Amino acid sequence: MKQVLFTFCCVLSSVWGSVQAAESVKPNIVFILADDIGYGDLSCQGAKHVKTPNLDRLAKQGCRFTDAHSPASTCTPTRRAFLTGTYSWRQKAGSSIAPGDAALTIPPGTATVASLLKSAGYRTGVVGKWHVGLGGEGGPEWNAEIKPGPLEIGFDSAFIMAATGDRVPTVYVKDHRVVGLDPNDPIQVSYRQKIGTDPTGEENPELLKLKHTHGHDKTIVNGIGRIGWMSGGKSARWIDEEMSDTFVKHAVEFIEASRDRPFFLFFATHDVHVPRVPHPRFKGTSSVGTRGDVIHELDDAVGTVLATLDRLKLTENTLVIFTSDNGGVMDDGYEDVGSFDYHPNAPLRGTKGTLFEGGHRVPFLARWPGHIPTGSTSGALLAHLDMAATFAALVGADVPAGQCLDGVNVLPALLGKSTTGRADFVAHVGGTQGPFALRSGHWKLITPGGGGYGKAAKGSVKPSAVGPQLYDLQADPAESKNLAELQPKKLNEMQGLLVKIRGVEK
Ligand code: NG6
Ligand code: CA
Repeated sequence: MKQVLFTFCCVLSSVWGSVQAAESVKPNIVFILADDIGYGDLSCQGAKHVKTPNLDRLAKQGCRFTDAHSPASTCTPTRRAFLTGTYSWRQKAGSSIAPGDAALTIPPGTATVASLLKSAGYRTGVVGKWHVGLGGEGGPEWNAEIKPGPLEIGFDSAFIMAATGDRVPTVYVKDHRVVGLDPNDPIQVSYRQKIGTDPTGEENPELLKLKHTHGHDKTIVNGIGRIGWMSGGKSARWIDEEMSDTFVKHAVEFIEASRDRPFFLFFATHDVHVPRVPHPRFKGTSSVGTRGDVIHELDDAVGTVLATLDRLKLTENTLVIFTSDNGGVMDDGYEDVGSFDYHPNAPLRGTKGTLFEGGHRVPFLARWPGHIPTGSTSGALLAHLDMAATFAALVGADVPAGQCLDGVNVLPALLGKSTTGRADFVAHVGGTQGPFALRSGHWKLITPGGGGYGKAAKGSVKPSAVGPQLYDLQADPAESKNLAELQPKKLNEMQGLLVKIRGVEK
């Protein structure tokens, strides 16, 4: 009997052990997506004129990926591809930068990083910049229930801004509602108004303040021009100086409330997008102007999230990833950024909005103590759109058939078990018809036509200005020698591969 009891206990304890083991492969996941941070913007990526001790700590305690890519060189298509695991250029509506009143561009029912993790028992939350649309056809109902939105595509909670800091409405949305809205002062938003008129076409003195700058009609809110037309919602308007702290506070609250379950936090900072308005405690802290100051603010925000994980003893069991939604840009049409000798994407060519590496090769730091080798670097090719397949593999979630079409499970690379990631990768600026950049091995093709936006291409030739471009990134990481004419066979091969990946007729 004693023996039987002993065996029973052993079996029980080994079953319990394996239950615990199964549990422990479900780390918490914090995915931090910074806005417009360039490849060379962090100290650990070589930046000399800013200091990013918290991000450097993340790199030191984990792995720095040197060939990681945002799926697009602008925000909306990157975020959709990250969330859905499918290239935005393959998806119809909303493959370009969305206006602030865009309807949700990810139809409910689409598998997302959040819905996959939720199906595996995770508590899922998003805090920060959303910018993939809200509401049904016709866009969000700002004064009523705003849905569908994050909660309808896999998130349990949301504290977000709809679009960008430079797009109206300048309010936060919590779950389905605008935060702090006075029903007697309803919000009106339009991206089709004429300067100085309200929706009825009447002249409205408040709106005479509207300015048309940099190709956009702008409403002055809190003294700053924002793209689009907005009135009302005065009690709900955010304070730019407090935005970073506000998002951090909600990120910390989410972590605290989720500490007893595996959780997934998508923390999408507004820093360092325009308008760049640091909290006074960061003003003047860098030697390269406001953009440097908000990099410091961003680093501090990451530091608070890391400190929260430490305080709650969650660090060991949390996978933290930090990356950016597109490459860096100095002048994005707002403040005078001065004439500092500062290159946000150094040593890469190009900026946000272009298809050179500076447009879409971004910092990517990953830490998971005991699982990702500390202080390592990896040259594996990977992209944000791989996260759905990768996280699903990590936690044992099933990806429904016909979903997450382009993501590759890069878990072996993420965990330092393999030096290779994806075989190829297609970046775009936005839209569905190109131009495109194709990576395959160390070769890169940039197709001609229409690329880049605004002044983003400053200092570099717009992809539209020349015919096809072919670069050997191994020999020429700065994309300085276009080999298209010298290597017609390679050019042809790359063009053929792009056609094949896009699934279009030649
Ligand atoms: C551009 C805006 C830029 C930025 C960008 C979107 C001007 C001159 N430019 O139209 O400021 O908001 O859109 O950036 O207004 S993104 O990172 O969200 O894609
Ligand atoms: Ca961006």
